[in-house]
Amino acid sequence: MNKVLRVGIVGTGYAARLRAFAFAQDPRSQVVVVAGQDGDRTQGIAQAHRAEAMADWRQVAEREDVDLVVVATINALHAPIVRAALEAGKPVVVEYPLALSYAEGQSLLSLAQTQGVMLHVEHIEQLGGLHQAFLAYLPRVGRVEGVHYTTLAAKTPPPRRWSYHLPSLGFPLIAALSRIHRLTHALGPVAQVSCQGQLWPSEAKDYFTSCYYEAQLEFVSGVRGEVTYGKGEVITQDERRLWVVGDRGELRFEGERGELRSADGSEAIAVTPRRGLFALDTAMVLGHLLEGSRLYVSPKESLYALRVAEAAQESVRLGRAVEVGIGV
Ligand code: NAP
Ligand code: BLA
Repeated sequence: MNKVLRVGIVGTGYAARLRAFAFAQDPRSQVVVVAGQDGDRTQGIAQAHRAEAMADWRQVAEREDVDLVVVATINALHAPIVRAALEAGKPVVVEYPLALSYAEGQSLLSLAQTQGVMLHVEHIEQLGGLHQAFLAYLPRVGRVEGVHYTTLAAKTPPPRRWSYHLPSLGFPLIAALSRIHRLTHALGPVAQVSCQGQLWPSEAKDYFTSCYYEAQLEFVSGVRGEVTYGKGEVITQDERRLWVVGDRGELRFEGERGELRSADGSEAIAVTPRRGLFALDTAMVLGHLLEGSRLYVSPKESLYALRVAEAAQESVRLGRAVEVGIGV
């Protein structure tokens, strides 16, 4: 018998809407419940997929008719919702980050293992064109010397949203975990992290108007990496740039354009735009749960990136480099 997987979604924002649509479109699944605080938004998504709307996420995990819990709400709620779902024995999809601390992430991963259920931490950046091109072309630069990855987002005036509210967001490099995860996925474990940066506080309590951080990662392999991340009103121009220097060439990606430069000349690299990634992730989750196919990322890999990001947070606090272990 073909089982249709019944999905409960927590969240009503961009990621939650794309998830609901992707599960509803796929004949292998249906959305049965959507939970959110904003009544109109929750009703809107639920009605579009003939699902029930709920105000309290706690009930989603407890429902008998939910086979999979999808956590697509603010970062601060990820860990408590994931924990409730795992305790109820349900598999979970959570948008990154899994938790706001490494210890909490470790505890959730071990709970998933004890319960014997899937814990999938989405990392759509890995499915995107930039990462695929980065991995494909990396061997062409020879021995990698250094990697610089910069993502800056200008935002004036800064929005008074959860993503500018520190307790909801968490440390910015934990919230933007894909930045570190791209590098740990491609270059392996990190020995040591140094990080400098700051938040610019807003007049409203716990909100900030900008943040800017630079983290230097010293990989176990000897490669040096730098992640620069900033957003808000101190940033005057958007930037998305990945630059890899090797002993036989250089890779440069800017926005959707890439280039390999070597002694042989220069080669343009096509990067596919960032579209359809939540749908792709969703299809892979269904394939994994219903047909046993492999997922593209493991929660251990995500947890390791979280470990490195937390070390960056520690480094800012202590004003010195922080050592990182090689596993989770
Ligand atoms: P979003 O569009 O701003 O939506 C956030 C959702 O969180 C809202 O629908 C809101 O629903 C809920 N929420 C709960 N408490 C809230 C509060 N105090 N303030 C504001 N909203 C609150 O965010 P998003 O981009 O979908 O991000 C959701 C999660 O996905 C985040 O963890 C993010 O890191 C992750 N993610 C997003 C993307 C992306 O492309 N957008 C990519 C990777 C990962 P209710 O108020 O109705 O409950
Ligand atoms: C990642 N995008 C994210 C994250 C948030 C947003 C909170 C997770 C944290 C982070 O990695 O920074 C939120 N992104 C937004 C918002 C806009 C946006 C509010 O572009 C407003 C326009 N995500 C979107 C939209 C796209 C998108 C509209 O909300 C456009 C195609 C793509 N967001 C996208 C991708 C990632 C991401 C691909 C993964 C990050 C990466 O590639 O490293």
